[in-house]
Amino acid sequence: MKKTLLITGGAGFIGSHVVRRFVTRYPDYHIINLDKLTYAGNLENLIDIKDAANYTFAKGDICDAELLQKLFGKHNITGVVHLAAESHVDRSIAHPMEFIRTNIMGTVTLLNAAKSAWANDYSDKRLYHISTDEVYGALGSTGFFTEETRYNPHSPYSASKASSDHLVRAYHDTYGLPTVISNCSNNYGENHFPEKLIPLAINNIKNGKPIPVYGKGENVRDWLYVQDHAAAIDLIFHKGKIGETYNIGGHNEWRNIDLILLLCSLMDKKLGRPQGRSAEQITYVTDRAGHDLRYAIDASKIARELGWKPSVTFEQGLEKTVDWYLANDEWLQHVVSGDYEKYYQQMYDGR
Ligand code: NAD
Ligand code: TDX
Repeated sequence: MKKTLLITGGAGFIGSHVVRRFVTRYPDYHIINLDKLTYAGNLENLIDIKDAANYTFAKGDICDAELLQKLFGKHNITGVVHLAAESHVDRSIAHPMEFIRTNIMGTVTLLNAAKSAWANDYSDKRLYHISTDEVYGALGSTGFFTEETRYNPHSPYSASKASSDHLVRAYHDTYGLPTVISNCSNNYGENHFPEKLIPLAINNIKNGKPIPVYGKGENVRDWLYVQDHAAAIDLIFHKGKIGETYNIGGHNEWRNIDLILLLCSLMDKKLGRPQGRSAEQITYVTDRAGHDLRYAIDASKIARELGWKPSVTFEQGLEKTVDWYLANDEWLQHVVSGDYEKYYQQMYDGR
């Protein structure tokens, strides 16, 4: 094997697509997936590649400095793709401390491990930190986030991600650590945990349960198909310039209510229901605290410099996603068993 890469958070939603892409496209890379397997980590996401010759799973916490030192000591890791994080805004509002621990302390622990393992010999090394557009705060009805937009996070989640971005840049500027960062808009697609809007709505539509829409449903998100994000990550990992930041997004803005109506209509078609039936399940609920009005990414830098663009339209990606959820009911049943019901009650009962 030519190279050993450490991917953190590879059992999660986006991480599993990134791991699969790297394991299958780069047979001469040894991919180590380090994941703590929190409620969001699921090895079923990677069942098809679990026995691949160039893949190793390591269960562990990015806050565990000793474990990281051992991993770097045992393997000649030359690249890191860092996705491990607590990722759900609502959970960060209810329980911020785990976000501070994993997203901030975990990231700096990883930076320290790479810095000390690479011992100032940074030739052919790279640590790539995956971040979010939420660090930029919220937009009004016009404008886009560029790589120069001032950070202005509002939720404990986005503040913790902003902090981790600052630490990554600080390690680059202070110690010369070869880092690169990308900030992506909302992802959707296969294996998305049903606490996030699209998979939660698919699950509830299917089961005849209320579809909870926060506030008036007027908040806008810019949605990108997860495999297009994984392709952008591949490109930035290989071709992105050290020290740079790249925004990733699909120029695909939807008001939440319009997205839900589109999804309801698609689900009616797929489930053989009369058009309009699923939309009857829409229920407006108490708004999220500090709810950002609008996110929209200017992705012209990655398009111009690296030639990336999304491969599917939203309608195509959403249909693929719905088809996957309907064909993978067993996956869904496994993830909604256990603690999910308790989470759902705490978050939505009486809302
Ligand atoms: P996810 O919640 O689905 O997965 C996170 C993974 O990290 C899980 O497998 C979990 O077990 C693991 N993990 C959590 N804490 C850990 C720890 N302390 N040590 C090791 N592993 C740990 O998240 P996701 O949606 O796949 O997001 C992945 C990354 O992409 C995150 O950094 C997130 O901020 C970023 N991001 C997500 C989106 C999105 O729309 N989902 C958009 C932009 C950026
Ligand atoms: O039940 C719901 N009802 C609802 O109206 C849920 C879960 C969400 N919403 C709204 C809130 C948002 O305006 O839908 C929108 C999308 O919500 P989420 O799916 O929770 O995503 P968001 O808060 O936008 O954050 C996501 O995108 C950026 C990811 O969860 C982050 O990890 C990523 O960084």
